[in-house]
Amino acid sequence: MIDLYTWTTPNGRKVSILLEELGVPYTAHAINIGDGDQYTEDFLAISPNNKIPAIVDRDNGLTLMESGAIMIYLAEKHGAFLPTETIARAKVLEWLMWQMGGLGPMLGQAHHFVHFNPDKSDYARERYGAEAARLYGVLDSRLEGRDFIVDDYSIADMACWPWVSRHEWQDIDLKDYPNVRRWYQAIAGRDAVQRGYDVPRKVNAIPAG
Ligand SMILES: N[C@@H](CCC(=O)N[C@@H](CS)C(=O)NCC(=O)O)C(=O)O
Repeated sequence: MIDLYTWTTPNGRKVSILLEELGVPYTAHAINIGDGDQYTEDFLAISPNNKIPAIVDRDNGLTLMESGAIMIYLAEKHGAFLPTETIARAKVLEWLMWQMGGLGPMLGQAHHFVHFNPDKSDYARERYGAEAARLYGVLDSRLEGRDFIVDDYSIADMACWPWVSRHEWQDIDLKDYPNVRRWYQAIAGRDAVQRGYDVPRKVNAIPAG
């Protein structure tokens, strides 16, 4: 049994989508980052960087922060969505790291400087708007002729997808990225993704793309 500490954000949804895809039992605990729940002593004991998501695995007492580490752990524990064959595994980890080091952090900045305060800094809006467009271009090229980022549906897809679901905040029109759009809509149609998107609570319908 897994305890998942999460909120309605792309990094949180990555893990709830994976748990739903794995079909393993878990309990979701809402950490409202708008209200400051991430700074409570109890949460810091699990997630010392005061960010969601984090898990506790009640089977062995493990506490884990960082969505990429959590996804690798859960995929390995349950033997799914992360290949064991060396080359396929390396490619999934390559794109998972691309999400963790590039897509997530840069789109996160775009949410601030493109969506939340577009008029405060032209420099920041232009910088992160351009970087968001560049990253969508990279993903679109990767998905040319492919259903998923690496061979079969994997944690690389589940890590990238919730960030793409916020494309409206990034001022991105998915029609400009037809391979991303096809991939995005196919994954949005999965039952487990629809359930995982609404954890720890439903905020909105999944954007159509
Ligand atoms: N690298 C971390 C980033 C986690 C992260 O940035 N979480 C955000 C929500 S998406 C958060 O908890 N923010 C609260 C805060 O910064 O105080 C991961 O992938 O788990």
